[in-house]
Amino acid sequence: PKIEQIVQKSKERADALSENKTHTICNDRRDIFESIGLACKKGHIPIIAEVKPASPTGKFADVNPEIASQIACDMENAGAVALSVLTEPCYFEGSIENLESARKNTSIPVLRKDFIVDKSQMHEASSDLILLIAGVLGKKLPEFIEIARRRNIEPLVEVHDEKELEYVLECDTNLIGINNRSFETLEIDLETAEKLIPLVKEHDRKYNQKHLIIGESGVKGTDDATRMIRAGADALLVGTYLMEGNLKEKMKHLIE
Ligand code: IGP
Repeated sequence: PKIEQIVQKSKERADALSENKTHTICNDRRDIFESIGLACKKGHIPIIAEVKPASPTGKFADVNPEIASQIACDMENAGAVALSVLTEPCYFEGSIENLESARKNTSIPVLRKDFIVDKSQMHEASSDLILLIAGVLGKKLPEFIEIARRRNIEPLVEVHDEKELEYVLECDTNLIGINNRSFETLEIDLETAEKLIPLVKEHDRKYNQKHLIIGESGVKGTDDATRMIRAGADALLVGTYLMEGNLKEKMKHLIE
């Protein structure tokens, strides 16, 4: 599928949402900055582990809320600093129920992974972090960051190229995700992060800021992880590799 199709499906889901849902602001947010800091202190590579049942390139596991919480617990016990849970149902077989169940049964921060396009979707679930994709939201991004902040949810803003990054550096975000997977070809290229991370560092030096950088996608082992950390990533988001089996051993090797 093209990203446009995935986004179109997301719009249809948003249209089907009932608008009169009320939501309270959650006070027990889990702090990813603290969590990453703790891992660094131990000399570990901070890994955000992703509960990803499927992707447009393959199917990894049948995941219902019960299984989601099992996988999430395994990930937490194996040392993940945070969890990412897919809630996109059509192409990734995710669900809000998986997210809620994973969060309920763990105590690390949980990122909602979806293709958010509509404001109503910002109120659908309670997570500690939410993914906002710069290439999907475009000029609407600042407004969505603001909504997340008001709900006490930390936005993770995802970029794929230099143009998106330049725009995002002017927005109010502490977390920048650099996705090594191209939206057009779905191909992985770890050079994406290697090319973009220095631009963030340069910006931060110049303006005396400190963004945390998450290296996203395509990490398939220790060599890739080391490469991303060398490039300057503060944490790594890993899905496919962990979902393909031997979760515990893989986590152990990635972290150390
Ligand atoms: C994980 P991988 O290659 O380890 O499975 O990638 C994560 O980065 C990827 O699932 C992802 C994603 C997204 C999924 C990154 N950005 C946006 C859906 C929507």
